[in-house]
Amino acid sequence: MAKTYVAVDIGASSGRLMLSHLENGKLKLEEMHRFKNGFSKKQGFDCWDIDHILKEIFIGLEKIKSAGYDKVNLGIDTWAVDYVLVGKDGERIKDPISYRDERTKDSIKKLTTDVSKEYIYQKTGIQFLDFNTLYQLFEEDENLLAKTDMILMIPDYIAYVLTGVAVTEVTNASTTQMLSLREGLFDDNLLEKINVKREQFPKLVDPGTDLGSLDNKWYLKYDLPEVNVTTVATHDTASAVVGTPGLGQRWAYLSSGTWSLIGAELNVPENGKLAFKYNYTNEWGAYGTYRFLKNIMGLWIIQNVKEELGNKYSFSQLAELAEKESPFQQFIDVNDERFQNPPNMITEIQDYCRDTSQKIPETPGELAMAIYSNLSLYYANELEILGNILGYKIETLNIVGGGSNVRIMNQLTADIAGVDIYAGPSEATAIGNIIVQMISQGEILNVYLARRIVADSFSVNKCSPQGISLNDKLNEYQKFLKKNTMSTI
Ligand code: LFR
Repeated sequence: MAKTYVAVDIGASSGRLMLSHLENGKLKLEEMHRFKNGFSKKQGFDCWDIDHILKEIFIGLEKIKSAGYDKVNLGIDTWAVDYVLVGKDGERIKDPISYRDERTKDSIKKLTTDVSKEYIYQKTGIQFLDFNTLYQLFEEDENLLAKTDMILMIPDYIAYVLTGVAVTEVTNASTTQMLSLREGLFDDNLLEKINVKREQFPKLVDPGTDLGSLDNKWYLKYDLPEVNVTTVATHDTASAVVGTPGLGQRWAYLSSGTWSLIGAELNVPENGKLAFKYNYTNEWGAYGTYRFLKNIMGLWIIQNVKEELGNKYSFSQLAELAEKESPFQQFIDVNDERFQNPPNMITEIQDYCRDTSQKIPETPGELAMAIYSNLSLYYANELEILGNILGYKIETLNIVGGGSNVRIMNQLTADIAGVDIYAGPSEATAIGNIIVQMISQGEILNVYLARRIVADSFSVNKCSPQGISLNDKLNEYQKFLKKNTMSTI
């Protein structure tokens, strides 16, 4: 009987438990439980409800047990940069604050009066995002930090609660902007600037490290299967890259979820002048790779619009409505900071168009098309920059994640960027999570074979440029960005 694996894959807007096994050389994946995630105001801060997340994981595991699975291996991935402070007795001493909270709005500026941006980038190779753990900890209450025994990244914290074993998994730890690229360890100089000690982070481990079984106490509370926990690439984007089929020549990936992460997989980090100028990051990937990429605001914008429309339309209905509209009715810098956490996304988009004297999108279809066409333009622009930094033209784009289902966005991106696109699988993050578990258990030999299995097991749709090149549109958009880019994420 094939072994059974569970991916606990939690994004900013939802979490899921996916069950998987190998059958005749193909990967089977089944969703066993899905739940809503999000942050809400608590004592003035946007906080994650970590107890809700934990409870939903146990509910999912109970469902797995009642479906007849008595023994599973499990891996956890979540978004990056956020953390939990744990006291001496192992208790959480503060609710984790979301990276979208505004407490770090000016923190890059503040911290870099003391240590230069060049130093930070040289050391870490990580992009400047005001929500990186470095700036969040910089804003942390000093008294609380002094009482902190362990700083645990979100997936490490969940694993700690489940097993009692505390580690710091490296793919996620790299997003802190505190790991030294060269030494592979936390940089003491940076830690000193934020009053954190290296010992406050449990030992660094790679994806594929065995953490052992669930703590017995959970069996007293829930009806659970036998569970062994393995660290995967615990940063969701790192898992998504593992789960990318990697089809075509000179390929880049776009992990398209709440965020759009566009980039290439490298074996050697690239933190030279151009990479610094364009704020590209070298987040660590599984198996010694680097995720050389850029964060783009992504589906977050449409997710908010959908909610604000009272969830009257599904994502696929919004995409259908968008297809009835003409693209490029207005240019929008989707990475403008104003879209990071506005009180109302629809008003923000409309105000942006008003401020830049452009046509204001009004209907759901117009709004959706404004978002999709500008995301496509932004992707194409970044592909050009990525190619310039790496010194070759990107020929293929592998799009994975929920956004890979948006046909209109795939086609526009192919036409503007002049690249072939392979779209799918949409569950690449859960798949990448499972793959690392399977490799660690010796069920799949390596990531190259795993990617072949992914391409054979899931539907991947090819989409090529359709005759009319939209390169002129890209030139116009680039001019627009030059003139209108204010403060970007
Ligand atoms: C995607 C993601 C991105 C990270 C952002 C914040 O879910 O993990 O990679 O930059 O969320 O953590």
